[in-house]
Amino acid sequence: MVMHLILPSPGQLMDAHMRPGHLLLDAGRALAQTCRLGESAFMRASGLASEAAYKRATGATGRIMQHAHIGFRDVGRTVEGMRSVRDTCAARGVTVDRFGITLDWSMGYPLEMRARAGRGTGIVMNDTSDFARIVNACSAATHFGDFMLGLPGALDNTRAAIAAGVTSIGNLGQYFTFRLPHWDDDVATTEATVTALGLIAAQDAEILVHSNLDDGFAGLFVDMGCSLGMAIIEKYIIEDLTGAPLSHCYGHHFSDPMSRMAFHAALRQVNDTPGTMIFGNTVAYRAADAANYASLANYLLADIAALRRWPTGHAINPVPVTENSRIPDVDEIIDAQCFATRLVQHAGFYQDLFDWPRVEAMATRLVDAGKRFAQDVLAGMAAAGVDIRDPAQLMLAIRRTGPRTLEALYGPGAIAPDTGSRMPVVVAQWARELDEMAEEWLTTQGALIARIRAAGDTVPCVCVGTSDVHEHGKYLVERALSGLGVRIVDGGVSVDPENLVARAVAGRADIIAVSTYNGVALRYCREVQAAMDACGLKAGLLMGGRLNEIPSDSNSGLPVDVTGEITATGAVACVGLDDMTAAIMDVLPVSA
Ligand code: B12
Repeated sequence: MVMHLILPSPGQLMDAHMRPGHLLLDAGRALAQTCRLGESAFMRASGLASEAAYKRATGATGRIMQHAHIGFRDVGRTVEGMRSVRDTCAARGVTVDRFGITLDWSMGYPLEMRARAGRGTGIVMNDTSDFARIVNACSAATHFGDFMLGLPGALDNTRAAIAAGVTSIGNLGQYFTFRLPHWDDDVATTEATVTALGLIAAQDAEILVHSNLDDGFAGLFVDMGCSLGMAIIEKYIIEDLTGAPLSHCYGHHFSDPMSRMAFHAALRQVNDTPGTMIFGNTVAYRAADAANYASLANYLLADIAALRRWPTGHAINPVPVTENSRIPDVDEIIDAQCFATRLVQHAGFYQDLFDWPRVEAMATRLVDAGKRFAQDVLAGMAAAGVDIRDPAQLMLAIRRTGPRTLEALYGPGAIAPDTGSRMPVVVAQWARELDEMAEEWLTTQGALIARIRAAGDTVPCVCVGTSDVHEHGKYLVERALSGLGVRIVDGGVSVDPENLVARAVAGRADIIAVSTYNGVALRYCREVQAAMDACGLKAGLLMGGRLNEIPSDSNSGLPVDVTGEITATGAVACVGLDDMTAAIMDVLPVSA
């Protein structure tokens, strides 16, 4: 019943200790006097001052640009990988226009805290010269998206990237959703981000502020109208209030070709700054490599056709088919790039077969819904006393409100009389698919459901939390548990182990269920067990998601499976929902 959600009080939305946005922007502009945009290999090769200029020029020729994501833990290995991808592809007639560098989440902390931070699966840069090594690895444009803007280390990272000559910096979407372990100072995060935006806006060349919508609230709204509305809100904050150009990316959660193309058409109507890339529909990657090639073709064909009809400067992003099991290696990146170029050659013949008026009709619905959502959010914030001309204050208030409350209060859909929930104007695919998955699983759980019903007042209680930003596993597990009829305690998202355990204790949970994806599964499992021991909590522990970790003595920087080690600790390593069944049976009273 989402309608029970209310806007946080003005005291919760705002923070008297935060410096006003105009002072933060001034501080960023002042830094720009000494921190000027460096020259990259891309600039030397293209003769252009920025990637935005390159995107406009290349887009005008009709060529579809290609993006590759890369980022091994080691800088040297990443540099070699970039060269190898660019050169091997070029020899095969494939142009990789840009590389997105996957920084490690520890890079999100301010410089002085990084050495002590836990590490995930991405690249760790030790000093500013590391940025320069990456930027000069080859003549493709380099894009630094994740763990730059939107996190407490925003200013340190943005300075280093600008000095190295990077002209596409993100990821604003992360500002709204990401939480680094043991970091709760959202005021410092906002101040660092807005100051970095001032630094970007004050450069002579156009530096794109990148936002991956799916990383932010847009990936969590059930209504795609709200996702488009979030793009409009971000555009207002970045372009109108800070003066920097905002470039959008979307794609992870857009599974069906119709809504993918319609979102593209709609986005183009609300943002004319060149887009960074259209991200792969990676949530569709579930199976073996061969099957994932079908998913790759499915989303790329839609993206290529949409870009041909509405050139926006976005590059396509052929995600390697191994991506759902681990971080892809160089050969796998090359294969995906070659696949994409070949598909571009085939795709031209499909162009006339699409029903464009239907796509345009959905785009119109999205734009109408998005504009209403954006207007209502801004009006709601203003009515709550938020200064919507102050980028810092507005960003913080939106972040603190959260996607569920924003959608419930300001969503463009009508309210269903029977449930009190909003009916989405265009329902998000990820939610529909996970609902169906949970329903299907429940049809196999008759015996367990019968025993839970027989338990009466002593139904088991499960506390569900995530170690990181990935929330869909939690959503699915909760849908499944609620269908079973067990009691659920919200353990939180990106929650520190001791806080998860504290919530489990407060909710008197019999089981803690963790969904983890960031390559820290074993470490997180042990930390939860230590926190349970510390407070004497005797409860089952289920670990699901991506159960891997990079060994400290790894040469490859690739994560390895830690299922066996997790099982050895006494926790249940879960491949799927079936693995919950026995654990829930175990905590049911014998008579049930
Ligand atoms: C969607 C997604 C995102 C979204 C998350 C949106 C959101 N708010 O939830 C966004 C775009 C934000 C994102 C961000 C990142 N992601 Co991501 N993401 C994915 C993706 C595509 C799908 C994961 C997912 O939600 N699946 C849906 C679930 C329901 O399905 P499932 O995973 O198959 O789960 C099954 C079981 O595991 C089980 N399950 C899951 N949890 C649990 C728990 C219990 C208790 C039980 C019983 C069962 C269970 O349920 C399912 C049914 O069987 C995967 C790749 C992939 N295709 O899997 C990468 C992936 C998980 N991401 C990855 C990474 C690295 C990141 C980033 C760090 C990287 C980056 N720079 O982009 C950031 C995260 C930053 C951070 N601080 O955490 C890596 C993890 C690498 C690794 N560990 O080897 C993956 C594998 C992609 C890759 N190969 O690089 N991501």
